[in-house]
This record gives sequence, C-alpha cells and structure tokens, in this order.
Amino acid sequence: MKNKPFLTTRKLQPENQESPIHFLSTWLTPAKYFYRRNHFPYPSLTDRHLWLQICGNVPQPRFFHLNDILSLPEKSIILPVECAGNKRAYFDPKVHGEQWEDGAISQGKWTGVPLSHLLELTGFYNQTKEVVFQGADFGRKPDKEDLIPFKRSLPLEKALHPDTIIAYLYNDKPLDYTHGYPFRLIVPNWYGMASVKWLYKIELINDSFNGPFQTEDYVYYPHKHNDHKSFPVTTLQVNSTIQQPLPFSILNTGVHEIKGIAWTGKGVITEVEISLDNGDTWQKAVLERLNEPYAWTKWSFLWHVEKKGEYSIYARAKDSQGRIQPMNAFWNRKGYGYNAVSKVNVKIE
Ligand SMILES: Nc1nc2c(c(=O)[nH]1)N[C@H]1C(S)=C(S)[C@@H](COP(=O)(O)O)O[C@H]1N2
Ligand SMILES: [Mo]
Repeated sequence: MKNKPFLTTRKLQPENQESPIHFLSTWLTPAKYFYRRNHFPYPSLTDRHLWLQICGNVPQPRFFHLNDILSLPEKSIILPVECAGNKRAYFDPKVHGEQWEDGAISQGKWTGVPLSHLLELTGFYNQTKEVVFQGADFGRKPDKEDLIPFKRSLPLEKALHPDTIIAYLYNDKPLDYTHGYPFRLIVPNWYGMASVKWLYKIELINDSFNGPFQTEDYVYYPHKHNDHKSFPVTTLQVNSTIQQPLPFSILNTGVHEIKGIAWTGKGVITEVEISLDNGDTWQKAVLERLNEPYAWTKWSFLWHVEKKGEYSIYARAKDSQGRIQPMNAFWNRKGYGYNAVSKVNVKIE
C-alpha cells in the first residue's frame, strides 16, 4: 500500500490547514492537498450563489448564471496561491496569527473566464477606480460586534488584467466547496487574500474601498507599537522552499538531492543558489520550469558530502526583476511576506 501525506492542522474553526508541501512533487497540487485558509465558518450555499452579480458603477448591471459563465470563452492558468502569512512561524521576534510554516502555498490549474470579459458585457463608467469582490462567507472580527463578509477590492487596472479570472474549475474539475465553489477570483502575482472564494458579488466603485481585510489586515506594519510607514500587502515576494531533505534529518555520507520550489510575484525565477557554508559561497541549482508565466519553478542540487558533522543548507531564489531572498526577512507586526533565505539543518553521520 502506498502511504499518503495529510494536511497539517493549524486551527479547526475556522478551518486553517497546511499543505504537505514537503511531500508533493507534482506541478499540480491535488485538491485534497491544497492548503485551506479561512477567516470565517464555511458559508451555506444556495441556488442564489450560482448567480454572479456585477453591480455599482456599470451601465448594465447583470447577474450571470453559472451556465452563462460556462458558455463564455475560457482561459486556464497554472499558478500558485500563497497565503501572505506563509512561513509566519519563522519571524523573529515571533508575531501573532496562524503559525504557518512552509505549507500555506499550493499550485494548480485554474480555469475560468477573464473578469475583463464580463466587464465588457456590463460596461463600466470612466470614473471607476476599484472593483470590490465579496464572498458568501461572513462572521465577526475579534473584538467587533457586527457580522461582516469577506470582501476586498482590486484597482481597476489589475481587475482588467487579462489573467485575472473568475475560476470555476481547478485541475479540470469544478472547484471544491472548501476552495470557493462555484466561483473564485484568481489574481495572479498577488498574495492569496486577493483570490476571493465563494465569489457572488462584484461592485465597481469610484473611490477606494477600505474594508478591514485591506485597511487592518493585509497591511505591512513595520513597527511594533505604531502604524507608521504601513503599506498594503499585494504582490508575492521572491521566495523558495526546500522540500527535501527535511529539517534535522540524519543522513549518510554520499550524494543527496536537495530539492524544492521557488516563485515570485514579479517576472520569473532566474536562479536558485545553494550554500553549504552559511552563505559564504553559493552554487547554482538546476531549474525546471513549465511554459507558464506564473507557475513555480522546481529546482534541485546534487550534494556530495563526505565529511561528517552538522550542516545548514541555504537556498535563495532570484527573479528577473533583480529581487533576491534576503538573509533576514522584513519584520512586520502582522507577519506577512516572510521570504528570508530558506534554511534546513541536517546531520551527516
Ligand atoms: N471568501 C473568502 N475568500 C478568501 C478567504 C476567506 O477567508 N474567505 N481567505 C483568503 C486567503 S487569506 C487566502 S490565503 C486564500 C486561501 O485559499 P484556500 O483556502 O483555497 O487555500 O483565500 C482567500 N480568499
Ligand atoms: Mo492568506
């Protein structure tokens, strides 16, 4: 019998679980191994949710039924969705929030209709500044009274990007309920919070949306005790994960394959380097890429090791925008965007 990995539970209500990222080597994460990140209890869906509403600043407000949407031109894109809190557990000093390690990221094939296509059908007025996306789930924020939905906006330009899609298939099957059935916004290059699940209402507005999921949460706060110099969380940092070997493994002398994934929200990954001497010297890993602009890059490195002892394996990715993983992550109070050089300690005996 083949052994199977499992999700790693961070919280059950609402459900927050990590993908077994160290044990997955396929390009497409099977739906059952996709991480789960929820702010609220799962929504109860009704037939109402098979209709996607576009309203606000549009000449022809409309409801699109799932069947209407299925008949429109479709587009498929392979891309990772990464939670902005991925790797939060590694911040030093520690920060509050789900203590995600490496598994708040998963990649698959998303199929849907470009949002720009729907907005061509409804039209939109010139003054439009942002597009607001609302999910069917709702609940309370800690210390607040009122029930609020999960709701976020995109600048019009990002909403109109041809790769911003309303997805209804994941890996060629209808979206799982847990991942947003029937409709999910997919926003390439942005952290996962932008990809609103159970999407049922889209509103075009003339000003800036300032709901709590973009003015309180998903904001980088560089200081512990005040909000100075805060700015919104948007694009993915350049980042990588060492999938194998596992932290604190005990290995024999000889040859070991060090392998993992690397990704970025700007351009493409151009290089992954490995250091076995605490960052003094770096050697290039071999990259393996799909012909897909947003997909993660797989990398591997054959390590010949004869000397027994303890080692730190470092990996750092570079992207085509000249960004590189720093030795120390940019600390911020809510713990977003951790992307310091990836490290795994092992012992050779
Ligand atoms: N409606 C809704 N959409 C949502 C969320 C949510 O709680 N409700 N969480 C967001 C966050 S923070 C992330 S990281 C991703 C997680 O998607 P997943 O659960 O499919 O992995 O969905 C985003 N979209
Ligand atoms: Mo997230």
